[in-house]
Amino acid sequence: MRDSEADKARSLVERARRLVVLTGAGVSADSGVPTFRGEGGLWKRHRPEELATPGAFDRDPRLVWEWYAWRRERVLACEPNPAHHALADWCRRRPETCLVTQNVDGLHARAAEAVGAVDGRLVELHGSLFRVRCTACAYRAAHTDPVDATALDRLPRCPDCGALLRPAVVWFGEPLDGGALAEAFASASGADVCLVVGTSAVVHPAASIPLATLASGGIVVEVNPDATALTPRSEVSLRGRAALLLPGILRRTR
Ligand code: BJW
Ligand code: ZN
Repeated sequence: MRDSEADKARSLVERARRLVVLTGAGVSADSGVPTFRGEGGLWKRHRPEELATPGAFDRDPRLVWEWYAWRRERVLACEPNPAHHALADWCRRRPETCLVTQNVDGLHARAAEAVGAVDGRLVELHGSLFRVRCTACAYRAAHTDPVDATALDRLPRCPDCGALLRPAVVWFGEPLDGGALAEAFASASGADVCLVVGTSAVVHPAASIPLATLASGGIVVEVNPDATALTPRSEVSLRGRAALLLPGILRRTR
């Protein structure tokens, strides 16, 4: 990557009046959390339609919980990396920034806690590995206890109605939380710069968030080791790892 491109990205972000950031699995790759697609992606071993759909959970809730229990354990063994820390520090200094993540790993929130930042402008579009909701009633809760997915009758149950609990994540074909989606799109439309980090930008509606910034006259700055469908529409597209590039782009200059 040429230095001038990195300098241009840094200057565009620094001078943004309003910044919206969209992150995907790539921002957590350097923490050791596998991405979904591409080399070493989660989907390589598990087809999404087998595990990340409401139909899959109806057919085999034990198998789906086993996958999520494994992912929880993996994420709990990981730490936020310099990209999460750089974003958390930026958001503490510029609290008007809206940080929208597709990730369910909670690493942005953990990085925000580490710098004492309020995470009110953190939008977790696809939910969280560490929350559950009832498959039958409105019960929702934080849930970090280990899940025993060795047998159907050991899976977590709703304390209110006894039905199965499920991970509070958004599966294919499910609607995203209306409030989270509205906040993400309002922020993107009101932003002059959308910084897009570590996402293949293929899953909608999240992939349309940078398009909302473009539609209202703003620009996109992308950070990704590979080109994506968004690359031709980006003012600057930096090829490289988020943990190496973001600390430089978001560094404190005032
Ligand atoms: C690095 C790096 C490093 C590597 N540094 N970078 C419009 C068009 C076509 C289809 C649709 C459409 N609108 C809706 C759809 C259908 C569907 C969809 O988008 N399908 C597409 C795949 C075609 N969308 C939905 O179903 C959504 N729901 C919906 O639209 O509902 C409508 C509705 C309304 C009313 C009633 C009912 C329904 C829901 C989508 C939910 C997505 N869920 C998942 C799973 C979440 C739970 C879990 O984690 O288990 O979310 S799928 C998975 O993909 C996960 C991710 O958040 C999401 C995005 O993936 P991401 O983050 O981009 O990861 P990767 O792996 O794809 O990319 C990683 C990138 O990082 C790569 O580019 C690397 O190069 C890069 N990288 N190392 C920086 N070190
Ligand atoms: Zn219930």
